[in-house]
Amino acid sequence: MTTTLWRNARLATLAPLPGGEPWGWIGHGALLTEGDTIRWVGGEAALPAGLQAERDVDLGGALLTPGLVDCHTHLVYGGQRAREFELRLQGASYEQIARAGGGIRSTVAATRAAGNEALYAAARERALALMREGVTTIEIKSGYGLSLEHEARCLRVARRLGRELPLTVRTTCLAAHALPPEFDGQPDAYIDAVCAWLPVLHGEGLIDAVDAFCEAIAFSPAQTRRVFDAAQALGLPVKLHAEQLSDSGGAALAASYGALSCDHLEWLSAGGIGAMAAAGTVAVLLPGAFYFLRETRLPPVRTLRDAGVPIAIASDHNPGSSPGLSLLLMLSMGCTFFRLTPEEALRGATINAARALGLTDRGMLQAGQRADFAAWDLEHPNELAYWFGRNPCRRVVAGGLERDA
Ligand code: DI6
Ligand code: FE
Repeated sequence: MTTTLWRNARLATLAPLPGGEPWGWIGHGALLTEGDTIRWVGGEAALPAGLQAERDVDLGGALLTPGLVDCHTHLVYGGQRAREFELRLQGASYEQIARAGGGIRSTVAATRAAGNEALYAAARERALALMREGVTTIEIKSGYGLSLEHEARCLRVARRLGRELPLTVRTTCLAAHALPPEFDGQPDAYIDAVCAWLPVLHGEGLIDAVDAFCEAIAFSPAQTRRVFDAAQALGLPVKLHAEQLSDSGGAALAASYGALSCDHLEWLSAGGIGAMAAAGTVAVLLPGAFYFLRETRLPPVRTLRDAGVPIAIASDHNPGSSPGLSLLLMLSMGCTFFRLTPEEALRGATINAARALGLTDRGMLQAGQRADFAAWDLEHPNELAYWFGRNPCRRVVAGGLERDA
């Protein structure tokens, strides 16, 4: 395995260092990788004497951070919903459009009509856009197929992205996203079907986690519970779209299953926060959906922080509520809208985002972690949340290999 010494960098390691420096800061740093793993990180002056690396890369004083992790996306779908955006601008609400059969259902129709190659090509373009900003790991949810055949197709596209791009892809089955037309008026029968599909999809190796949309316009807590029971029986971790538009107690329910994350959370209650803190569930905040749906209710960031709940941020990329492809913009919005600090925002898109996916091998620059990192043309890591509409990413290393995007 090739060993590489990456020298002359300023490191925001995000690791807990002995001095407790903010950002895990190392001013004149170096990093040794072997294959896809980081073997050593520290000050360049402290490099072990006699250390021999096959390659030596001078990073020219660049700022280095862990590779970014987008822990909540719905990247695989057909069509787009710009017309619905126009209707919402004229006063229609997201709920009204959903209840009138538009919204998610219109994307389901477009997704089912799209061929495998078209679905793959569109999702690949979106993944490349995220990657250009230093993203090295993404989660991709299904949820626009809503039948065994079409959920499987979308999840296969997600797996193929992970095979063909220099990117880690984690897949989540979100079949309990909306009621498909063929189950109109029969949500419980649809949940029965979803529970029967999970072993099939899992048997094909297509899912890493199971999610549901627990909301008045989607599925009830009781229906969510049934999906989670089926996931648990397969040993699959769960996560939940919870408390986005109302407080249905979904977060506490998910936490009782040891959920990896609860996502959205604008309407999260104190009880939900306590349950998440006790279970170690990550709070994934999605400022893109908050922005695009012009929400006004803020997630309870201060209480989450005080309760010690790890906070992540993600793009929630999807055609209906967050058609954005910039995780850096989410860092900016996480600070301006939700009052995260820039350091919390970066931790939210690295270490805490990795935790929201159940990954402990990435998110920090530390010996033993996966060699995923990004070099930025910036003086200070707080600039990652400061600029918007600018991409300062200069180089990306994923699994120890430098890639183009
Ligand atoms: N919450 C969301 O914001 C997205 N899905 C979900 O459960 C929206 C999906 C869409 O409108 O297509
Ligand atoms: Fe979502």
